[in-house]
Amino acid sequence: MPIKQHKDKPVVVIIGLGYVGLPLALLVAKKNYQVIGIDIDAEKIAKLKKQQTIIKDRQIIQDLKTTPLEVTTDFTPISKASIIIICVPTPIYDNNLPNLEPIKSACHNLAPFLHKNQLVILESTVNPGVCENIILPILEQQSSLIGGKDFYLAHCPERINPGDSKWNVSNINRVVGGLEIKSLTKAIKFYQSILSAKIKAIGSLKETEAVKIVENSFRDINIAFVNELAMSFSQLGIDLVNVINGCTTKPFSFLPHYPGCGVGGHCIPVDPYYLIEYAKKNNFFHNFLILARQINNQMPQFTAELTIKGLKEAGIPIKNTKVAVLGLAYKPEIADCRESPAWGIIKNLTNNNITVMTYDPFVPDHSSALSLDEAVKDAQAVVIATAHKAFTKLSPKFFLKHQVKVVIDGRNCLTKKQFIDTGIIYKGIGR
Ligand code: SAJ
Repeated sequence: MPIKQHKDKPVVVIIGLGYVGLPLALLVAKKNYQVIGIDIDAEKIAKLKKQQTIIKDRQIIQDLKTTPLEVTTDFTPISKASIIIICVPTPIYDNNLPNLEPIKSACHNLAPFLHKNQLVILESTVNPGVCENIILPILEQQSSLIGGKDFYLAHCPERINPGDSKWNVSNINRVVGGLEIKSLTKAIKFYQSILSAKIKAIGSLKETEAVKIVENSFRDINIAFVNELAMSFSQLGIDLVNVINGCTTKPFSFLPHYPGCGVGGHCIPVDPYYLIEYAKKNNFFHNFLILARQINNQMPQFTAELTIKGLKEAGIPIKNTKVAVLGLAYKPEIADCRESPAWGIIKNLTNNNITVMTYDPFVPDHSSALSLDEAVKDAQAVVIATAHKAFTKLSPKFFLKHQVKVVIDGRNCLTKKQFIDTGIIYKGIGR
């Protein structure tokens, strides 16, 4: 069906309709714009045409039903757009090197339709230099236009926090950078027209790219700090969670982070590698960021070793013992399993000839058990890898009913003192 042009509304095209692009498209469509969402995934587009999505977010599901959104796999509508926003993934390869192929492909797809006075905005998270050294050359070479003169280029890194009911695409403060002043001004004007949040102009594209990478690297190193403490305090018999809660009584200059079975998601465990690699290419080695990544990547193995230690303390043979891993998503109340620590825990246990059953109510397709009871049935040990509400309320009574001897609380989300004197061996991460 031909894309209808609302004469009185400027057209905004959003490339990439995932966790970032879809909420943004729905927000912009509620404002005074005609929005056309483009995605290369035909199945995703077919679902969206029926107002359906695999993203388990109540607001998105509701907005899809009420918001006019044209979606297509065809890039032609870009020629009708005033603004084109790139919201494609920026993952890493198995060797932890940045994978910019989705960004490059989006640029190659959009360039043929680029024309004068259009504004291209990148929202995907990238290392400094990507806008000017990767995106700009592709757009200029394939369109024979000049960035900053014929078309405009800006960066406004996304700050979506999946599963967060308070902070959403419309109220999270944003930073914006431009190739030059006109690009910056146009981008700020656009975000001012759609957001109810503060918008801060940053000096350059590189600095704007650096803001997001630094934000998420900051979180990764802080989590690594408490994860290293957890491994140390496990040896010392000190409850780290109590210690951190003590630290939080200091009313300034302490920001709590908590130990766990690992760092998952498409942001925190990924973004630091973009800076590590970019700096390496410029002869600087981020030893601290690299070490933090190594510590956090070690946590799934640490959790599996804790499980084996608990089985041995309970006098249970390891080989062919059944262990239930509860939780596959990387954080509570969402279905996203990207870079989830659960995969590392499962791999480590399986490598020790342990039979692993998995259950995650948000991820039925990847769960080996259809229910919590089925997962835990005949399990000698249970590992909680995600603090879903369905798991955090589990009491010793539930585990005793299933004759579970060992409980490994990978998210320190159970009430530890309830397990004392029950005969169950309870181990948390750092407590
Ligand atoms: N985690 C810990 N200990 C902590 C915090 C998190 O082990 O103290 C683990 C989580 O279990 C999870 C991983 O780290 O496996 C990432 O958790 P996250 O809360 O950082 O969740 P994300 O990945 O969804 O991060 C997003 C990010 N938002 C954007 O990149 C736009 C991040 O910048 C936010 O700080 C984060 O949400 C947030 O604060 O919730």
